[in-house]
Amino acid sequence: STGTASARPDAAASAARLAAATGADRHDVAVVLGSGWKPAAETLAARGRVLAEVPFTELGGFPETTVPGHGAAVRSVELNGRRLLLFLGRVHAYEGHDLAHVVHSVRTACAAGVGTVVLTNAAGGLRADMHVGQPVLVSDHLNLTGRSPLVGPAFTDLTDAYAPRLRALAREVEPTLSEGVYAALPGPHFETPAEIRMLRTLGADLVGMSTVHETITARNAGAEVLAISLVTNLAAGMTGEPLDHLEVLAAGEAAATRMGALLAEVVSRL
Ligand code: 6GU
Repeated sequence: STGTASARPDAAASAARLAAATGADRHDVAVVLGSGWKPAAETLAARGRVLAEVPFTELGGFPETTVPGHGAAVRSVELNGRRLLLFLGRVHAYEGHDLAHVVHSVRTACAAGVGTVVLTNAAGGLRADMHVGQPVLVSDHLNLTGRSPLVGPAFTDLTDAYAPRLRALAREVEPTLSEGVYAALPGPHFETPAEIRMLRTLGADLVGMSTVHETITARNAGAEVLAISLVTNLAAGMTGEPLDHLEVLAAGEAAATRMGALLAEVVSRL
């Protein structure tokens, strides 16, 4: 047993369909774009050569409810001699999907030969020195969703889950990048100010609703993980302003070109 859920979709089958649709029997690196990161795809693509774009619906194993044209596709991009799988969006657990569907993109990428998974997300900043539009390297996580994407005897080691080697490489590209611990909550609501104080006490620097299940899946599959949070807002109770999902997306939009360039530089050096 591989220790994953029995109802899981077939990643090998999706990888075979991906190979057929892209003409590449293997890929090297996967990049998953989170909320607010979608515009970074254009910058990233412009640095390389887009070979194909495949809707999730063509790969199988993704939720049927996934809306096409809303980031529900993966691009195969050649960048600096590397074959990149650029997932334009992700399936979120807060939409009510099984974790087996949430992590299907990462399992498909790993089945396609990917050894490095780059996960991006929008996060609330918990430290007063953080500002909107700041990218932060995820150094570790707190999985506070109460769930694992793995089922059965899959006692995957999560020491150095976010590869120190890859973080060092990202800091070579952007020496001012800071690091933080990412706390994942189920959402879809934002936290209360009391919950944010709790998270700070627990050692979190960032809060969001994604990434951790994909990290666990990638580590279980033997891939290295780099995760970058874009601080799209400070967390509840920090500014005196209410939180707004549209502001989260707007902050991503404003930072998109910079984030795309950062991703392109990092991927080029892998
Ligand atoms: Cl403040 N909380 C959560 N859970 N997710 C977020 C966020 C906050 N800001 C962006 N994403």
